[in-house]
Amino acid sequence: MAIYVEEVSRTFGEYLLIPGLTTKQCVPSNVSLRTPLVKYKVGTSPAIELNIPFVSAIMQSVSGSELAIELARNGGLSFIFGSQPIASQAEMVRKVKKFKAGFVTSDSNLTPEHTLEDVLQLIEQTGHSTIGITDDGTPNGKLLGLVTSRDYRISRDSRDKKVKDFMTPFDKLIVGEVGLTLSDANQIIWDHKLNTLPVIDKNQHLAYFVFRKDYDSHKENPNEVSSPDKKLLVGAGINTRDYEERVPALVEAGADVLCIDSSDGYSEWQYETLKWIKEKYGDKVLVGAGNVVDKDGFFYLAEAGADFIKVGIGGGSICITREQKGIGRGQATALQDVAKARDEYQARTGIYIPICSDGGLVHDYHMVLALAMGADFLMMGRYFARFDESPTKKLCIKNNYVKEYWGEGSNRAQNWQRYDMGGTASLKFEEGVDSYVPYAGKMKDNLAVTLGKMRATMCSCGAITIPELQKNAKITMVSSTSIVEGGAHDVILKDKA
Ligand code: RVP
Repeated sequence: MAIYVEEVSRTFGEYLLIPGLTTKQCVPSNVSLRTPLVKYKVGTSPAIELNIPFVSAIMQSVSGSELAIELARNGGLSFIFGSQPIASQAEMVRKVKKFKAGFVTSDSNLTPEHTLEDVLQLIEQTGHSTIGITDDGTPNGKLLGLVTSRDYRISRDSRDKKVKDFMTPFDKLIVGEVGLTLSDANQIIWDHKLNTLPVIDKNQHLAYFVFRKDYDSHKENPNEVSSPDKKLLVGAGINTRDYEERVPALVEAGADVLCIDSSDGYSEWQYETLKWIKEKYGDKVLVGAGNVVDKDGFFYLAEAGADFIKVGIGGGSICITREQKGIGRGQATALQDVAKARDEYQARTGIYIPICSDGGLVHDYHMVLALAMGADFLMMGRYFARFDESPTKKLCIKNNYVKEYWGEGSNRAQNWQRYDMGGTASLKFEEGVDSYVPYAGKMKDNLAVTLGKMRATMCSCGAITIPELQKNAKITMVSSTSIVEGGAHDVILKDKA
């Protein structure tokens, strides 16, 4: 006879937090959101910790290098999507690892043979008025000069004037050499009253620009997460099919942590993948696994060597797995069950394996609830897809700005490896949709609001760290009528009047 789990499957919207004693030290500025990313022996420190408990979803429409850079600068981590060729995924990882605050790879470049017309067109395209002039017109070609708005007069100069006749040539430029620090670069900028300092390598090839306006950028990101060599942290998604080629390429590119990306991780495929990675690399390569929704799944992947375990099936905003396959579990119930397994495992082995709540977080308070229910960090897709830094198009639809957001199981992503049940290489039916999400602006501004709310909620719960919240939170279930009571009710809202 089938096993019946008596407990009803529940989700975050069915719970609230009851305030705990807010002591005088429970103020938002005292709250630390630091959290472990990978497993560790109790009493020691994990190899990677995050400063905010957020990771971005392993999705084409979410985690490209631009979002990864911004999230790491703000204290979290991205997993670059794996549903792309190995070489392009490794290149995205490399781009994050190469990022140096204040050192910008030039996105506007021409050759001396181009014309003023080309300069004007490029400025229109990129919005940037500083143009690197290189021998081949690429960002890292041999630097031959620089063009800024001080070098030409649109009203007087002919549009077909060659760049070589009005650029500031190399021998008149002040340049820095690769290896200089941001503060050295800023000193040169200051001493010579420059707006832009080109940084070149020993063969005179352009490496970066440092702009005067970036002077203080490194001070703006106190939460930044980096490896000991001061490079930003970045993760990458892998699958259970091509891992023997993909993992070495990602490791070589500098990925700090990997994650097997699957809608259903309780499988022998994941076991084999984990074993292969651990046998080949030991603890030098850190790898998460999932997704699971109960204790059995957790113990299985813990046994196989997972460094963290992801929880959640079917709760994602773009996910229709529950409708299509009838598998899944309410995210809150799944998380509570897996958190118990994590604690039992720790009591038995002395090893703490962080768990990640993946998908279905809608309101900011859901994030605190998920942490209170035992999650160590949270994976989000919809939340990040709305920002400038996500890789998708911003469109205006019916006077509202939106960004595109599609599931990995949609026809558009064709990430069949994520839904693979063996057999031929193809997506047999869709488990995700293609959608829009409201455009929300810069990640940094949104994080400030979300994290501010989370800190305030934690203070109400009497907790200034995530472990304190997990230990002391009081959580209650809510009836459907008390959910109504929680919103504005029995008044006429002014904007609806
Ligand atoms: P959300 O944050 O609610 O948008 O959910 C994102 C999560 O949804 C991802 O991290 C992943 O686990 C899941 N996902 C991604 N694609 C699909 C799908 O096409 N069904 N689901």
